[in-house]
Amino acid sequence: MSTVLYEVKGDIAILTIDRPKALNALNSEVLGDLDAALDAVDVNTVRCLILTGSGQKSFVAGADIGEMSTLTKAEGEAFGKKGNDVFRKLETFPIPVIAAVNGFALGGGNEIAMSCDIRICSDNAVFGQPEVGLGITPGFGGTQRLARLIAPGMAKELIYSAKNIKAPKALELGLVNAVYTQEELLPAAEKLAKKIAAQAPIAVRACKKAINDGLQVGMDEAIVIEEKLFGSCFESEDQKYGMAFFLDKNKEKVKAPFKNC
Ligand code: DAK
Repeated sequence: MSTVLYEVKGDIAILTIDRPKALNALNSEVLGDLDAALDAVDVNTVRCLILTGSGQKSFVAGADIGEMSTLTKAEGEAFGKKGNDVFRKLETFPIPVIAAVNGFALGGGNEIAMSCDIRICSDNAVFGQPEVGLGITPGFGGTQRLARLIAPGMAKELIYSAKNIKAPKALELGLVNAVYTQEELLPAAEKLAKKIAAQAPIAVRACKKAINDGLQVGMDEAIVIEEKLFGSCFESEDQKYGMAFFLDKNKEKVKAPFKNC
């Protein structure tokens, strides 16, 4: 029995972390299952992925404190690496990933949401990095990703004070793009995923890589990254079709789906 559910809906797919009794806390098993589930995604047919949590209370309530409490230094390092590898795999996943945050996103929960491309949440969502209260630092990229996503001073306030914020504040800070009711959240995520999936896949992937890679370097280098990825779209069937469709003056024509080639 996997702790991660995988459902394909046409050209989008939903990954659900399914450990509701522990509020979907990330233990070694969940991290391993998530890694395997990502490996199993057929990115030639699936064009956008949604990540969410089971139940109506929690997205992910952090790394599993029970498991972590007895770790030795070496085991702690191995656990941290396992988490970091999965989070990085999500962040660099070839297709876009939307986090549908349906409740608590604390510690590793906020960190895994921040590894996704886009975050939307339900109105009961709670975000925070409580690690300093446990005697550790946010270790799954929290100090780095939060300070890049929102104003660094605000990231420092949240991390140093371990205080939680609710959905409206997360929206105000730009940590999430939109807030929905619990019932509306997944349909909204699917609607957005389908809108993304309807675009030319090669171009969408190139955009993700250009944004992610470009943010790590200075503007001169970033523009070169953009140029190369822009060039890589040419001669693809989708580029030829997309531009020919625009140039065709026949008003009756209907746009065909892009083919990912
Ligand atoms: N780990 C394990 N179990 C958890 C959990 C967690 N993070 N969060 C909740 N649970 C479990 C509870 O123990 C409880 O289990 P039972 O007692 O029923 O067996 C069940 O889920 C329901 O939780 P509560 O009874 O506490 O529910 P409440 O509604 O009263 O409270 C809560 C919900 C989310 C406010 C509360 O559960 C809570 O504060 N949970 C802990 C949140 C937290 O501190 N999360 C951050 C964990 S630290 C590293 C890299 C990264 C990390 C660590 C190392 N390295 C590089 C080495 C990451 C660290 C973290 O994420």
